[in-house]
Amino acid sequence: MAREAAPKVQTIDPAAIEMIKRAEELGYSTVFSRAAKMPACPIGAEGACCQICNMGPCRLVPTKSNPDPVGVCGATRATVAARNMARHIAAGTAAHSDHGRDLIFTLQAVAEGASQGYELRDLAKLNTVAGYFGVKTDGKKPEQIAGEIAALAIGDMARQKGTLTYTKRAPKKRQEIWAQLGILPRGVDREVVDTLHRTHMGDDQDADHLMLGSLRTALADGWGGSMMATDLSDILFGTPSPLVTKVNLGVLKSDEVNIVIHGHEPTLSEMIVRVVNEPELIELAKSKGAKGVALCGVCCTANETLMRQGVPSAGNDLNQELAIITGAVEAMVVDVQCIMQSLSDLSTKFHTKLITTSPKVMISGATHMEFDEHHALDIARQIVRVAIENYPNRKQTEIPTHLSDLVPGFSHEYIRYMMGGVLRGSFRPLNDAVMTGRLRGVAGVVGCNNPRVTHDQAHFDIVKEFLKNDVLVVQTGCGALANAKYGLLVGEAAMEYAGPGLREVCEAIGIPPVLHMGSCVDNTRILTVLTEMASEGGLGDDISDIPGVGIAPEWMSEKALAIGAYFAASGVYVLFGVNSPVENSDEVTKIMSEGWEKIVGGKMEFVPDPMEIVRRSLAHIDAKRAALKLPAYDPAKFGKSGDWRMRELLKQPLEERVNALYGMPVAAE
Ligand code: NFS
Repeated sequence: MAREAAPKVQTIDPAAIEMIKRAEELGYSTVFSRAAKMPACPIGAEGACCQICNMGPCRLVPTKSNPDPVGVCGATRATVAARNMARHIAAGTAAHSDHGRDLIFTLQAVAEGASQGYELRDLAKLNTVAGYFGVKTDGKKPEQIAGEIAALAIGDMARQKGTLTYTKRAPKKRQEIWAQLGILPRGVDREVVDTLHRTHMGDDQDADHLMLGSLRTALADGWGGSMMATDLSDILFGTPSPLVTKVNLGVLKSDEVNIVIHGHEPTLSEMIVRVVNEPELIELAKSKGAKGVALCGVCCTANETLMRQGVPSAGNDLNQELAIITGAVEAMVVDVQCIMQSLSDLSTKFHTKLITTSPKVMISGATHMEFDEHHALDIARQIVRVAIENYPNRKQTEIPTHLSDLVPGFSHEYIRYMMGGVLRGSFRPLNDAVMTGRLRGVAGVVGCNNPRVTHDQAHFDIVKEFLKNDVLVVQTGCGALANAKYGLLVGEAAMEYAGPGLREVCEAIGIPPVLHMGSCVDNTRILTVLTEMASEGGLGDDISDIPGVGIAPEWMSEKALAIGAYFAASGVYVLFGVNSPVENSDEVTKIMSEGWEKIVGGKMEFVPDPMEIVRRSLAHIDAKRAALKLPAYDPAKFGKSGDWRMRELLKQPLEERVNALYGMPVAAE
């Protein structure tokens, strides 16, 4: 099915609308205008193009006279679609896991006393992770424990035989399924190499077998590289807990030096957070006419620093160019992943310095200031200085005023804590809420934006529907930033959008109806939550029993496909929006849905219509409830707890509200 080059409505983000208009007036292209000019290649979009050898590239497009074409080598549409998908998943796994590897090296440098600026900030998490790796902690210094963890984590990256350590964190039943299917991942690197080898010309040519191998590679991401990235980031920078911060382009300051951090790894951005308010740098900024230095982020670097330090976010993936178009960004500092090459040319049209920092990522036209954990603080200071020196070059600016509050920071540790405190924290109340039907189920709505569909619209519409239907939503990545912009990630959203049962749960615990769980590597926190729910009792004994779904409504990156595949392999029904990259093969479409459901209990479907995604999700949640013999979902059963009164009260002035609640006037100031 050919798809539109771009939607009629580009975005629902009011700040983005203003900046797209500004770009048009100035005659500059954006991802939105380029998408409209560049229709997606209909052959590649469906997984019908094979480029793996020079006898092609072959286009396996069915015609009337040749309804089932094969490539020059005889490769079928199923083999080609499966090989392409397998390579996407391997690339996504490589990206996430290499991010994890960099954190292992940072942890190792800290253990050896060779890093600058880093410390072991969360010793409780250090001990927990030591437990996962079987590292004894008694009588050892934290640095020694960290060193042993780092060595074992490197071992897991490079493991040739045996099984990745973290797969043991999955429910027992799940591990048995993986063992029976022969898809327990070995080392992270080995699985990526395995996929690249078997998709080379003349290797694996059985779509079923290729897709089974993909599940193993994806598991190496979810229960390996990504999960380690999350854990080690928590040890080094702290395990997130809720805080209040802001999102959207309105976070940029008209009278301060603006530095936007962009990419994925928290290693450098955390150091910039540390130095940005040092007195000498503030003095320097003042000497250049600025009031101070303001830091914000886009994409997942934003999510990392937002979750832990409350650094505001200028928005999600499709906001990256728009931040520069404000004319108010002195430096955009990028590391790895999701960085558009257009930033380089765009930044020359303004005064913005685009600074690349990763040894893996250089962009023509950008300034390269290479990051090294051994001199992290020095490099961070140099970068901030470059931004400050650039402030006098700022010309006319136009900063949208739109910004919203959000409450991020819902690590799985915090979710456990919030339901019972330090001594009685558990997942019991969450399971009980699902079992009674107060919550119909749970949904993870994650992933990117894509200019082929209206920016943020599907994220917003799908989540609103879930909330209305008493489905508790967790979000990560650009999806979380999308709905943060529209006010769904604050407590008040429960009053506005939640169904009666979900509202009661939010009121009782004091949480927003949408929980921000972090960056995309932090999707592994969702795996941990699901495992905890499966082990708590009452909702079966495996992830596949839980009434829940995973959605990536506006996906675009290969990492998203890796995430989708590891959730499916873990037993989750996963729905992707936009379009299907395996549409050219009914066989592969079926393998990933019915086929995977039979063998791993989870599946992956591509459904362009957001409301159809909701319909299928709710049907799945209800079917899982029925399988568990839980009461059928009944929205009329809950919501009479009395807290609803608060809504009416909130409309009254503070004094009357306190009077109504406590029968006493507010004390005069
Ligand atoms: Ni995830 Fe994060 Fe955003 Fe998509 Fe890119 S920033 S790792 S890939 S675009 S959600």
